[in-house]
Amino acid sequence: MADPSVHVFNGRLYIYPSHDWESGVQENDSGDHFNMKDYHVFSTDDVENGEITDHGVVLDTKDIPWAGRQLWDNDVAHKNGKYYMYYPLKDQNDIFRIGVAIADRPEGPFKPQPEPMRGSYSIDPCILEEKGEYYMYFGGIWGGQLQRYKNNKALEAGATYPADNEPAIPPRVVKLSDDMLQFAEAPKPVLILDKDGKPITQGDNERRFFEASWVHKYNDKYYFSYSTGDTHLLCYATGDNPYGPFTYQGVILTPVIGWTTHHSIAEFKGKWYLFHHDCVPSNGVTWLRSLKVVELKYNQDGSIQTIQGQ
Ligand code: FUB
Repeated sequence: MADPSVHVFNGRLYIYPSHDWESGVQENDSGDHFNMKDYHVFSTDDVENGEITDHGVVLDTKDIPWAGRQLWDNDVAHKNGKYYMYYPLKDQNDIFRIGVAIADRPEGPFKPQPEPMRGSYSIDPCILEEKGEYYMYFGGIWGGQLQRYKNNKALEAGATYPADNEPAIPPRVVKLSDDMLQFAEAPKPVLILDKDGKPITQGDNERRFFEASWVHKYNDKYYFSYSTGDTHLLCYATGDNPYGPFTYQGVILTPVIGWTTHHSIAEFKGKWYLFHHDCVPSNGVTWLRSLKVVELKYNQDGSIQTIQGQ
């Protein structure tokens, strides 16, 4: 299991991961080897010593009418007694879109909508609930296809990367509609700035956004955390508004064994935790990842103490 999104629903902690398996697809820079086809849900009432319940398969590509291949990182939100799972999946033209599936309970099963969300693209949706509104953050470069879009339109020229000294390709944020099934507005770029207020540049591989958005709130600040991809760091930036801008602060997790690094941050029973994955149990096989959890600690000034991945 990989890419854990974690939420506390009804006093219990639920983990929504991707489900890796040995599908035999050759490894490449587009991530074709992450060829997942279903999701399980896990839950526990004691992160450190408790049993983990596996709720079984809760969504399968065979039940999604528009499915092509590659069910990547999902996230789940709760509204008015229903649970909404947001998942990226390639359609039958090999384009990543974001779908929604609905359940009556946090552990599923989730029933997919017949079409992907209108205007959706790229990967790794994560949801922030804030003052009765729901915001989706999404995007990922390379295999996540974000470099193929500008102003929410597919680029006719295909993939376009900025020059190394230009602002990096930004993740996106969008408010969800009241029924949770569509975007309520056009997605906006999420600006990640350095401490001088200048955008992080495309050539700044140790700080620029790659994939794996997560947003949590601590002491009235919004923490936008993400993976730097080819430099294998989880880092974070903070802001005063769900739309950003966010100012880069530092590294949460140094590289783990494996290529990808992906996470979520949640508070449960008075402690904060970082959930992530590595490839230790598979001896470094990059497409067979396993979940990990570690306590996350803040300094007095709200900065996060860096955790060593190895
Ligand atoms: O699990 C497939 C992809 O790998 C995720 O969507 C990315 O964030 C990376 O972890």
